[in-house]
Amino acid sequence: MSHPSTAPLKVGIIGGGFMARIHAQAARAAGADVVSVLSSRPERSVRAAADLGIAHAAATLDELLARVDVVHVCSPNATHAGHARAVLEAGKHVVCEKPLAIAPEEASALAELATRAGVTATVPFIYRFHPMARQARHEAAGGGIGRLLTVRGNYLQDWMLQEDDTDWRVDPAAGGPSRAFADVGSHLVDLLEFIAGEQIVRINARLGIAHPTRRGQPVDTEDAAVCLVEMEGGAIGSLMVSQVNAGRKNALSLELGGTSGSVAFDQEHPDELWLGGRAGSTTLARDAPSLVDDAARLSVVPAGHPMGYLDAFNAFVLDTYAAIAGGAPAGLPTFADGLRAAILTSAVLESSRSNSWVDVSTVSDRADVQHIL
Ligand code: SOE
Repeated sequence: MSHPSTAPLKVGIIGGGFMARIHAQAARAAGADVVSVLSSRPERSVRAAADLGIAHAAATLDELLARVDVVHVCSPNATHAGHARAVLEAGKHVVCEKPLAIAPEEASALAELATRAGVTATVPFIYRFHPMARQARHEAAGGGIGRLLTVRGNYLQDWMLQEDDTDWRVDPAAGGPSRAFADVGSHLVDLLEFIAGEQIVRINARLGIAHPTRRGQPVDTEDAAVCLVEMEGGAIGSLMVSQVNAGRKNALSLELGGTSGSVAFDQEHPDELWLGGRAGSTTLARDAPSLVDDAARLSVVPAGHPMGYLDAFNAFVLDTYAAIAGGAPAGLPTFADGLRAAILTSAVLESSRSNSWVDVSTVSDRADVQHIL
């Protein structure tokens, strides 16, 4: 069901925090009208409406759904699946923050529901939308580096370093059974598979907890995860995810090594791409005429005008709305990708519990079967 109307899309936001603000500004940048917001209690909806400049403060989800074409779900993790399901059952388009669902079975059911509903359903794996990430995909998935041999990836932050740092995600009832990996490891594995053009097939993970309690609350979910991975085509690699690395703020980086070259992308320096060669290496600066079409289309300001996080986020929402209008933009992360992240997160937890390698296919097969039962 597309929305080829020339009238601006009517958007509803569920949630009133940091991500709700990011989503609201991206929706407006894409030309939509953000008309309604729902938070956890009516008085919080009123406060979110005032904070975000939204006319209607919804007291119930039905009130919001009656007013909108598309809903952005920006509430705590454990509520994502329930909200996304209600939006899909109302026949509306949906953007659901990651993780799509706490369990792969739920994510699988939501991906199938979205397909059956015939609506656009996306997940903001927004780092795909840096132009040089698209150029990296051209170099790796496009064969420019030859057969993939090794992968290395990190996603390092430090906002949970201190014992008195805490967050709603520390409570598994709100955040789910995985914390750091579900929150940012999901971005890392999504970007790795997107740039590589192939999937992780086996994973061996260990989890770390920095502090047994935070402000007196027991901690049962990970602050850090390290993973060995095997890729579909035989490449091997290592991934590190941490929210307790002092001095690292949002250090998402990937390096892929192939038989004829390497490529490395660093999200904190998104306007360049390192291209490694045996006979010499170079750093490619973002400049649309030198980029592949899919990268050039995202390069919305000339070289020398740094692009960043909000540009990538805005490009993701613009492409989501293009899909709602009936288009087919390349590389749009849908609920199928949200399911993929849930499967990999579950594989990481399973591997850490069993202290062994896990075939990712066993987790995805189980998810498909169990959501049908
Ligand atoms: C916190 O870790 C966070 O805001 C994540 O939730 C986002 O997905 C990431 O893009 C930045 O860090």
